[in-house]
Amino acid sequence: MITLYTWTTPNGRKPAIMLEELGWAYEVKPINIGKDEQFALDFLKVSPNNKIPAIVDHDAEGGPLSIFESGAILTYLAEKSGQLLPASGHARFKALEWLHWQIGGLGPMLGQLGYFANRAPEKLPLAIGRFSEESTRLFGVMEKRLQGAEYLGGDYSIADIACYPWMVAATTMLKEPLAAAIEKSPAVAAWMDRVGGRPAVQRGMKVLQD
Ligand SMILES: N[C@@H](CCC(=O)N[C@@H](CS)C(=O)NCC(=O)O)C(=O)O
Repeated sequence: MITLYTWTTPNGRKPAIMLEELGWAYEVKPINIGKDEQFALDFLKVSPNNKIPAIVDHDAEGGPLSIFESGAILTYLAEKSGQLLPASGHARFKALEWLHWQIGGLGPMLGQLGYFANRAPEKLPLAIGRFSEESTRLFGVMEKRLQGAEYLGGDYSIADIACYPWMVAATTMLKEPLAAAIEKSPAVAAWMDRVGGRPAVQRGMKVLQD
């Protein structure tokens, strides 16, 4: 059994989608980050960086294992299941490079844009401009990749699972500052339809919303 500590945010959706893809039994423990539940001492024992998502695999080899950071969680689940990440060779590193591209680039840039464009108490044009520009550049990188490949790593993988919830946020909550990027990205739109059409992805996106 796996316990998933999560909330209704793009990072929180990734392991839910993965667990739905695998069809594994898991329980969801909501951590409401709007109410600062990420700072509760019990949660910090699992996720010392006070961020969701995190998991505990109660049946891990060697005893219960807690993991924080969505990229580490996806990689762990892929390796344990032998699914959605090639075990070796070029294909493994194609998937891993796009996974890390999401963790180190797309997520942080869209996250900062979301803060400055939608939630900050003051509108700061310099910050909105900087993060819109960088997010637009990342859209372009993804568009180019998807013009030559159906999925980011080649085949559907944890790289797509990591990027999809962020691209949903980009094309809904951030559609105003990113309007030009979205319009210039038909291959990204087609990829979103392909990934978003998967029943497991649809179920994972609804965790804690039903
Ligand atoms: N690099 C982390 C980012 C996780 C993250 O930023 N989580 C946010 C929600 S999407 C969070 O828990 N924020 C609460 C806080 O910063 O206090 C990952 O990929 O897991």
